[in-house]
Amino acid sequence: MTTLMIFIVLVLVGIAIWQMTKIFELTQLKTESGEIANDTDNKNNGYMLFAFLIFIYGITIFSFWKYSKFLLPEASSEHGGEYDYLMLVSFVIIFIVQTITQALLHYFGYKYRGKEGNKALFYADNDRLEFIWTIIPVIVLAGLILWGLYTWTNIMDVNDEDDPLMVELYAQQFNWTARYGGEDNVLGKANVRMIDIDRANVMGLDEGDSYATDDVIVKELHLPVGRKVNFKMRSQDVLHSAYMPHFRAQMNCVPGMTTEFSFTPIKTTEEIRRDSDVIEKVKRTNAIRAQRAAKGEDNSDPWEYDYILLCNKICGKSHYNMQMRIIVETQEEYDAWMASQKTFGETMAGTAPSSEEETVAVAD
Ligand SMILES: [Cu+2]
Repeated sequence: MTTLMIFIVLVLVGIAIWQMTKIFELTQLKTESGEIANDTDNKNNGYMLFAFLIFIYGITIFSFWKYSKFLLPEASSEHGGEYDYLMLVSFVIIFIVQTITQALLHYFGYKYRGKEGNKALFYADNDRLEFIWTIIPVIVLAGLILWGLYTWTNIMDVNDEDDPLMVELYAQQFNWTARYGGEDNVLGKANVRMIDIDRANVMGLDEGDSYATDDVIVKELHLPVGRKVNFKMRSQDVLHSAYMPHFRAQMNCVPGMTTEFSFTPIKTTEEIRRDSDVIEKVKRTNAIRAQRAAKGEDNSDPWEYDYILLCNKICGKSHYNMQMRIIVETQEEYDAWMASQKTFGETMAGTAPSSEEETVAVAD
């Protein structure tokens, strides 16, 4: 790194000296200076504009061809389709406008290149032209913004209609914990001040709150397909962001407050694994992993596709590894899994009260 910095500094110093000598040359007031562009120079520069145009079109086509496979598969949440469609329309408009304007920009740059003896025409303004190139973007942008606001309001409308499943996502450096409302589907009170590591009360649940007793705390998020989920996000330490890319969902987790997001998963993990794009992706990844295995390197076990919850705020040095698996399954599978989990009350009953309380009890 230091070598690179020294190299960059040397190059910049070199450029500065070169520019200074050029300024010095210009001050010598030579009548025949090689620095003034002639017709051939202007023409060559004009051709270079076309070469650059071909380059940017070429790199666009190349990127589509080479990198499209890295895009996410079709959305696995109810609102995801609408969100993706809005983004697609925005991209198509930007793509068309950019393709046309770049061509015009470079063509006019060539057409009106400098010519010996030519004098530029002074053209003050043209109201009609100004109107056209103002009103078109205004209409298009206003349309996109209104549609975006409408979509945003729909997605962000977190309410308790349709009996949503209540899930809390708890962020801390550097892992996620999820909590379900349990039998009553109500999340018990919690506060970071009530965290008791010795007794495994890692999320600071209020032991005196009856709603908290049946809460279920897990390290793997299971969701029944087709049921709306209301997420409540909390953070223990710094800003995190709960990001579930397959469901087109993201919400900041802010210390000291609860944030919300809601979505309905529409495809089970089994279903997404049968998606043709996903099958291709798994094949490619496992081919790389097989090569690694042959060389005896790490990370070489065959990989299975999974939904995932990631942290999307750079929250510290292990931020990149802050993730939790999400499994979307049928209601029956979900019920069976949930039945095998311990409630908060059961976990706490298994732990001895802290020594302080014990001493007090003995003294009494
Ligand atoms: Cu984080």
